[in-house]
Amino acid sequence: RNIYNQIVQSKLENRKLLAILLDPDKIIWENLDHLILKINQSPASHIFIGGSLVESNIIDELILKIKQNSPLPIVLFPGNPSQISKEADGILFLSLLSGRNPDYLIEHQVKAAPILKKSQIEIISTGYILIESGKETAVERVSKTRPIDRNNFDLALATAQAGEMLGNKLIYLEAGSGAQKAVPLEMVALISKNIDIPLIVGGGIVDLSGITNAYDAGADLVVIGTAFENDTNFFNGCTSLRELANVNS
Ligand code: 1GP
Repeated sequence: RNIYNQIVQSKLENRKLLAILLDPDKIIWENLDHLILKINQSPASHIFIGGSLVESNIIDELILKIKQNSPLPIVLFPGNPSQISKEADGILFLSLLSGRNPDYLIEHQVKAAPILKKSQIEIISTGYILIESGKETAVERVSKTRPIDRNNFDLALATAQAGEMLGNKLIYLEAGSGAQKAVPLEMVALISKNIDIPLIVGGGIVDLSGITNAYDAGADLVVIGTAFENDTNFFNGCTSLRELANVNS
């Protein structure tokens, strides 16, 4: 049970973290060995697994296969309780704080609790905040919630602070997978300066400078899904987070 402690330690030491998000529905199994190789060659510190729509039992198999071939911690990023796998190392236990749909604020969590209680998975309580990003995203559609207006910095900050006060261990600022626009950097900066817990930023980041910009703004961990899914050479020539940090300098 040390995934969270390592994230906190990294924040204290100003070491940035990077998660590659794999959506089990989009995995091409014949290419999985190659995919894992490319992840191992990348600067990623974590593998996140999940998606808004996954409703299948392939997650266990996927995680076992990755574990055989990669040393990285595997963290579930579930769209609903059916995506829990006891094979994972940790789970972002999400509450969709930007929305007002009780299913995603507490109902799914109530369903998941007995399953998680029987597992060894490290549970990391995460305030999940969806920011408007141009066009409707899958999170918005599936959760039937409205994102926070990308210009409403006060509401985004108050939501993040409420999440911290409620005891969340992480805040995840999300533009949505494949978002047209990433979370505004000024919003990342404002929130990171005004909360003490680590800040995750993801959604719509499509190039290496987008990652470093998010770090510079104050993100502690950046999530990359679609860009790596579309091009497994996305991180080519950049094997460590230190190199990534130098992209802009
Ligand atoms: C989605 O934040 C993640 O939940 C990653 O988004 O697929 O746009 O990289 P992308």
